Amino acid sequence: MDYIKERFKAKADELGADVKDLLKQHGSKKLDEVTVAQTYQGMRGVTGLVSETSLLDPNDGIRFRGYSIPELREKLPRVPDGSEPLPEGLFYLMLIGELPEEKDAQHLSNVWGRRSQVPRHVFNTIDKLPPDTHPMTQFGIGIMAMQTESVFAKAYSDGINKKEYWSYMYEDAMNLIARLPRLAAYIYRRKYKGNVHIEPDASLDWAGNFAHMLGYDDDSFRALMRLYMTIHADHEGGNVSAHTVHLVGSALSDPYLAFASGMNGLAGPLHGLANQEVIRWIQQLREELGGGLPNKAEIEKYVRKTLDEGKVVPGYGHAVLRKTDPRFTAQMEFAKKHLPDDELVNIVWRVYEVVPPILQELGKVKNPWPNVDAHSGALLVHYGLVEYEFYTVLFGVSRALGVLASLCWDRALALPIERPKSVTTRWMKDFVSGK
Ligand code: CMX
Repeated sequence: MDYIKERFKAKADELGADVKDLLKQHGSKKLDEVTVAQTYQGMRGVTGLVSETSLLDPNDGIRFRGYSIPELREKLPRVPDGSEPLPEGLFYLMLIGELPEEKDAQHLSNVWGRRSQVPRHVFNTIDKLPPDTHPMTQFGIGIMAMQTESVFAKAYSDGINKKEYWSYMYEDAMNLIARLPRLAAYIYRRKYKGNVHIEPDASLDWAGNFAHMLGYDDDSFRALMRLYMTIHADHEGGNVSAHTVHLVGSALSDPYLAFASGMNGLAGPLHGLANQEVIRWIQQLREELGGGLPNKAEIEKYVRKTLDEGKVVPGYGHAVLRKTDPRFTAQMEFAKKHLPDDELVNIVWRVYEVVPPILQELGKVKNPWPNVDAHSGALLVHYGLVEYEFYTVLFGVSRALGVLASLCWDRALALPIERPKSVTTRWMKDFVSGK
């Protein structure tokens, strides 16, 4: 057995015993109380899920196994002379719960490189779609077409002991992560680069090779891709994409089915699609003003117009966060180092000065600060990746790391099928009137 898989199994056995103990001793202890409002309003603030890979603090932002984004940028392995962390290292951290050594990240690069072959029929399926199909739709369909490769689905249909589920799920998760960059690059090159494809470069790391297959071989773009793939990977368990993968996986749908479902959630404009909306929104602002760097008064007018039209300001707000997203800050730091004079980036920074007080003024927006999506597009545009409809696919490739590590944990801990209780408004009215 691969040594990382062995380590994961040992950690899972250990935690599994802890959970058993916890449930035996404290299973009936109350964690929370649920209000009528929470039931109607997206279950905000209800603690009802366990996700081992990361934990979100409303003020400090995301921590992956206790490590913040600035700490990860410092402590995770990098390529020689590299400036940004290797996502392989983050995956190891989320899966095993300990910081990896360089050789662990290298090992994952090699394993994923070896497993990265995408079957021909997946490309053939994508080729059948109208070229203007949204890249996220193509991505979801590509993942579904790849489900033919699920070792879990095959083993389940052949008949396996439930104690072995985790092992097959793990194999599927590793294969899927390995194949996603190739699938995503295929979609990108088919739609935007005349269907001319670039072969993988086996000497490169997972994110570096992804950048290469997309057609961007600049060193600082590769660094951006490593950072991008790291910071978008996980945001605890309740966000739409992570929760969906967990929910669908709880029915023992294999990782291809579960992950494709999560990607359909990520494709929503209030979740991952916001990154494309941000660039579209800024481009419209520029068009209205005839180009150039808009001043603060011009931005303010545009923001107010957006709100008056009953639209949200994309890239701002969050269901849990209550401060500027550290993923926004990490990208801002990257931009200050690599592209401080880029005009679009400077617009993003100016928007950051203008939007929060306006949203605060509304009195209802719980978090007026920028989220991850407010910055990512401007960086990509700088390097020439201007096709903003593709941005959520990049988010999705990264998100696979967190949600699939989590899915491995779900099966290793033998979590049951998820099935919360729902009620009708009739039931609610009877309840509140004491009937
Ligand atoms: N612009 C305008 N209004 C906003 C707003 C924004 N950026 N953020 C929140 N609001 C509004 C909500 O629409 C809601 O209005 P109504 O009561 O009229 O329906 C009100 O403020 C209260 O919302 P909230 O409790 O602060 O926020 P929610 O938890 O309901 O929603 C989110 C969170 C992210 C969907 C919301 O802030 C939003 O729509 N933001 C813009 C889209 C975006 O950037 N999404 C990406 C999030 C990160 C990610 O998942 O990738």
